Amino acid sequence: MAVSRWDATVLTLFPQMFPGPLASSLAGKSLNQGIWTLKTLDIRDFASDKHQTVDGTPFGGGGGMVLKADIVAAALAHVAEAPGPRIYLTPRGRLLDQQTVRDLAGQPGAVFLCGRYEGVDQRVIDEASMMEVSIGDYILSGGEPAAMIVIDSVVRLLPGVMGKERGHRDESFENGLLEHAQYTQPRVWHGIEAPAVLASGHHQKIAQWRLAEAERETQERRPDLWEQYLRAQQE
Ligand code: 6GU
Repeated sequence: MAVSRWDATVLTLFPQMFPGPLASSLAGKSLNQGIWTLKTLDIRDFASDKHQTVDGTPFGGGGGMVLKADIVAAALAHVAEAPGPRIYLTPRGRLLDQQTVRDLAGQPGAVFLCGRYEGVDQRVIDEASMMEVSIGDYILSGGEPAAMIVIDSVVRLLPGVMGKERGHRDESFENGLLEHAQYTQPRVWHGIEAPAVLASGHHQKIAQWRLAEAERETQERRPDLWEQYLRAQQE
């Protein structure tokens, strides 16, 4: 069977930021193995005037600059053959969650548009029916780190990137709970014992302890996730 590949295409004013952290660890190793590919395009290359203008002042005022629709449209047209959804990284977007990450990992790739300044002219976003994605309720100076985060979260789900073990462990988080705490040697550190059940070798008891801990900690730390979890259990 042909092994499918995941192709990331990034449109950015700062192509030198890539691969950045994606060159290390799991992402870097799998990139070198050809499990996924990364292509970056400099949005500035699609400027047509002699000053290479890519932005303009916002209609209505307010300061900052807005990426021009025709520049972004030209960049998107250039990568028309690149596979997958077109994603605009913006704090106005839908919050990234693990379900979205799984959906993206099931596609042949994705094209990421990184905004800078005050954003991108909305008309090109709407005309291209781009998915708008945010990584959290805070403001970054640009979409590049957000694109890296989305790519990292997708890449670790691609076949062959992680061992089976880790994949299975994730399934416990896939049910919407935070993961239980982890411990390693020594059994007693600074006078504090690791939970005895974990060293018992009793797999069923360990699994029970881990689920109970995951539930307790989710309830305590993330009441929002806990509510969702309870609702999902009722279905
Ligand atoms: Cl995707 N972009 C920017 N600039 N800031 C953000 C973000 C994205 N997600 C959260 N904050």
